[in-house]
Amino acid sequence: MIFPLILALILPAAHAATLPESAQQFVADYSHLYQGVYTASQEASWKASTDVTPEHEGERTGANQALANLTGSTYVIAQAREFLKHKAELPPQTVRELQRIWWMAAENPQDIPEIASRRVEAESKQSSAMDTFPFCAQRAPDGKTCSQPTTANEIDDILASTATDAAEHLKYWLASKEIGAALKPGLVDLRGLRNEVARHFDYRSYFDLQVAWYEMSTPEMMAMLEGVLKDIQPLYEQIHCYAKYELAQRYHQPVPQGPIPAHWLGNRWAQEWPGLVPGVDLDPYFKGRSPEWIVKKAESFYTSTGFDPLPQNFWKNSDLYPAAPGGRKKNTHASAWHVDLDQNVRSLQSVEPNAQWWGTAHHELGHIFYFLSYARPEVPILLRDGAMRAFHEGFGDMIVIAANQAPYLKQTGILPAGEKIDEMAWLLAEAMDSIVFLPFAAGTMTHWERDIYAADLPADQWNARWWRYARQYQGIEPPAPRGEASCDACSKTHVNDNPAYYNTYAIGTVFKYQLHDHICRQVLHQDPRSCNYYGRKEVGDFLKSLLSKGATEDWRRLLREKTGSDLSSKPMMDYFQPLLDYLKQKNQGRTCGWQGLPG
Ligand code: X8Z
Ligand code: ZN
Repeated sequence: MIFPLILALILPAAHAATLPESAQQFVADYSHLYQGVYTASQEASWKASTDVTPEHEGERTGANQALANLTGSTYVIAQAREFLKHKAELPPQTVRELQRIWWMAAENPQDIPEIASRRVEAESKQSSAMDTFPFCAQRAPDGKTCSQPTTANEIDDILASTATDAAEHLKYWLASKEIGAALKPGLVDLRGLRNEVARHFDYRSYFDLQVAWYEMSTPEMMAMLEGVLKDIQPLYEQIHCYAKYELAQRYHQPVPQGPIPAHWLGNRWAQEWPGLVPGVDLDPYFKGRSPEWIVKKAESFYTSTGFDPLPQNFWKNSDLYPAAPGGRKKNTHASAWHVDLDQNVRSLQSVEPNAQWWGTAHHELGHIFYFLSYARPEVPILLRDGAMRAFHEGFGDMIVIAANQAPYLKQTGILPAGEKIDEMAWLLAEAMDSIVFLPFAAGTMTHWERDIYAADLPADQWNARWWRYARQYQGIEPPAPRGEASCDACSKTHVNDNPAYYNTYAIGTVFKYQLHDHICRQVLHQDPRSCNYYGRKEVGDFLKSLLSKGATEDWRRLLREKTGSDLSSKPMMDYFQPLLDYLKQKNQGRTCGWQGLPG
């Protein structure tokens, strides 16, 4: 309770001031305190994620509690509420800052301190449980002892391989799901606590509170995502049909009439379907390269367009490679950290030399270069953020599109210069990533999270609902019925430690094709399907003009200003149009059977 006191001491001087002056003073004082306490919480969280121990978990809980005491203090709530009643009299930027103060207060309201504290503690505990879960590929006959421990990277490698042994895929798919059952009780508890804090602030649910960051309502968000799903539906159905024939052949099985068995696909959640396009496999080109090389190459993509090299502190503090077996435990999901909201940046990854980590390394550095672009004196601390969350996710992902196109891969020596490219096969492989991702992100994940938060879906229906959506949106089904003791959604990192956020990746996917289209056509005058940003300073200049604004402007306005259009899936659909024509041809005479049902 020390922070409200500090603020109260600072503020009386402002009483004589005008309303805008008082509001700005409040925001400035808050920001100053926030930056320090936020930094301490990031440092503690970093330690707890890179060396998972009970002590570090305790320190994270303590540091996050201190942050909660500030952001949700009754003083902050009262001041922000009061100032926000007078929006029209305040400068727009101050309103944006106050709005953020309000949303952050809603996460940790200290006028219900017991709930808020229980939540902080439960969040930290859930993260540690996730980060220390011992994946196991095989159990001894007692059903308990693990006779073949495995890792997240190993599971991903085996699922993504094109080996023809479906039983081996099934074994690793099942191994990947055990964590979900273990995490379910913690998530049930957290669902309640997250909803309680949000509802205390009159949001309908925790999901609605997260959607508020887009300045949208939940029905508006869902309608937007349904629109995207509808746009891709004809293409997705063709991709689905193509995939099930390929996979049936690979595993020597009959072609499924309806949904595809989930363990046939090359990803734990079938969020991407790698390895399905013969002749397009970048993995062999990364064999023999070091993980360090992957990250350095990713940095050089950005610097070639004029971004400054990453600061020394990034290289010194980041934790980029898998932890040695038997030693410390670390979080295995990639992330990027803006530790002090200024120049202190770092990334947590487990990079291995393969195509998946090639993409992820570019994605994470996208976050870092975005952080550094808006960490400048003109951008206030509270607006050092993406113009909206999906810009942050979409920016690095757009660089992944560019870093996976043949002209760059040849220029940089990853693909032999003389390599002949089957353009349609490459387009199909890209769709197996980006298009296939949308029914998962906008469909299964977002609808399931909406249901558990906004509709209070009873916990004994969670798994059934997950698979209902997986069937409906992705056209996949579990290898055998899954009961409610399992929680396959709970096996997904974000469901635990980044809740109600996943819609961001779906919007980011639409955004990345829109921005890529603009860069290729308007800045470089190249075909978006074969376009090379490398070394082009005009691309860096354009990107910096967007990124450096942080969240100081309305995202819709900024998008229109930079690309000439509102958020639209048209550039994405145009990009893949030749593929749709090709697949219709290819699938002619096949029984496609399953048809997606958006909404
Ligand atoms: O979580 C991530 C990034 C970190 S922001 C690695 N992604 C989503 C996922 O892995 O599920 C990137 C694409 C989707
Ligand atoms: Zn990301």
